[in-house]
Amino acid sequence: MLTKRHAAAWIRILMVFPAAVPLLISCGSEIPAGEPTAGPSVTPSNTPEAPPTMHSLIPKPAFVHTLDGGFALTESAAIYVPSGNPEIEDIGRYLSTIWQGDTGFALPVIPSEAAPDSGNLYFTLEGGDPALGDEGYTLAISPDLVALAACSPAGLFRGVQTLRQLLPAAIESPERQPAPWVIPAGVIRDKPRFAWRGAMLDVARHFFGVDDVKAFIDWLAFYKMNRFHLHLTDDQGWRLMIRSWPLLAQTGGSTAVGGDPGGFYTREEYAEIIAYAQSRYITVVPEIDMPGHANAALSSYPELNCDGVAPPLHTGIDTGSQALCAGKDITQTFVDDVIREVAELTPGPYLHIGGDEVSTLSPGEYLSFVAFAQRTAEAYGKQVVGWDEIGAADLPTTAVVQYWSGPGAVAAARKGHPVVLSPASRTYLDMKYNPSTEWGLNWAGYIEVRTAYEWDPADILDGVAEEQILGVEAPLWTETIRTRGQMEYMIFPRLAGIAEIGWSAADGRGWDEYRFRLARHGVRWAAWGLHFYRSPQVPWI
Ligand code: TNX
Repeated sequence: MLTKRHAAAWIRILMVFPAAVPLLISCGSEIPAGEPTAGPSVTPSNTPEAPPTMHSLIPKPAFVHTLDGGFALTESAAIYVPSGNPEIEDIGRYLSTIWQGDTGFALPVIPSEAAPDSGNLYFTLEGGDPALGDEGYTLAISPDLVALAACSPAGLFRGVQTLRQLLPAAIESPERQPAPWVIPAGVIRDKPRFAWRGAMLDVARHFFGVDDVKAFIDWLAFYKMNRFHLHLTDDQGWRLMIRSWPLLAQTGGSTAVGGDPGGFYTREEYAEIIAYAQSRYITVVPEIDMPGHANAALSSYPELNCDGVAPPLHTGIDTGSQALCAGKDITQTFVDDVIREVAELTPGPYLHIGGDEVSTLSPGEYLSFVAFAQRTAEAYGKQVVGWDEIGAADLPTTAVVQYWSGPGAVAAARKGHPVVLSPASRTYLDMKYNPSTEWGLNWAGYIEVRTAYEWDPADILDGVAEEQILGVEAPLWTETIRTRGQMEYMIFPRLAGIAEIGWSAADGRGWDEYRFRLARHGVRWAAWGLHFYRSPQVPWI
């Protein structure tokens, strides 16, 4: 256990004997319960020039102990990584590339057996007991050294995001900034509360190209999120090339809501998205929405319709189209082919089968369709995820149920399924902030920044205990979202709050102090050139 006294002693040792870092870091030790992490409010120094502190991080870390002074990043600094570990070298290069452009420093990544001399950064990996989990990390910053330790590369990557946030926001700016860059001294020990911290992008209603998707992934990474749910198909568009059914993408992907331009990802582009997410320790969860929300497929292949007649492409935003024809053999062939190809292209364990809002099948047809899709996914090595409605089906308990509204997730939790929480009235990034928001919908209400932040996963579903909650996810549906700027506006600031709900303990976080931390992040988003919502609830600086 790391107490405050411990932390101070540790830092003193680090200052004179940096090589001791690996000995001092034990992956097995518990984060002390109830340690105050709030510290002094960030209010008094909330100016653009004021440097960030360990108390302005989002998501809030589990344990923070601040010390006076800081580590000055200079021209001669290097990032030391264990030798013979290319994965950690990549993490070092990731940070070095981000910081190089802004500082003009070379920041070489140096594989080495030993801890570095003073003035450097040091990433180290200690195997062993994973009480901090795969994503936990310890960060110790003294005037001499920045030491980042974790039990796995994913933990180092999360810790790197903390480091990024500890340098002034100007570091993110495209223009080169003058030195010195000072990282405040102290110790952070951190790990996530929930295993699934995600966001969803609907590329079916409006198509977003690979560059937009990569930007989205980078935003998730910055806030330590680890699941990217890609809603690839819906009534208005099919966005992934399936080799055995090429018209899905060619015809079904040819348009979008309002008749806007369509598009689809080739297999290579999809692989590029997956690799990009992987390099940020984010698992892609592809969704093929079935058996409803399938008009794009039905218009591409007449044989998938019960009457053999293809409906026109759908460019409205209403739902309620026909579902796939449950009784036909060709439907099973279609489901098998599509799931097989998506599974082949997707290294992660999950495949999302949708399952929402089906009104044209009988309950029996619906339940047996879902069970068939699940068995098919399992046969191709994937664990299914589905919206609330699949909770009524008879599925193995490995199936993950994603709550949005309705009774299915509670029923599923009772049967032992893990639940991902996306309560529409809190997490839907397509809901307007207020009646004058230019884009978005409001069927689940208006979601101001405070509403999106001020809730706890354990309080959402009666009778669903924390142990059954796999995590949280914020979906961005895009019926009304057509451009990158609109996407940014709906995501920021709300994404940061959802990330904190997923990562940080409930104790010690609250709107009254969060809004000051959030205000600082506005400076960073401005430096990134983001078009974000300047909510009147946040004391922007
Ligand atoms: C409900 S949430 C839907 C989506 C819409 C969204 C709009 C869910 C599983 N289905 O098809 O895009 O509302 O907010």
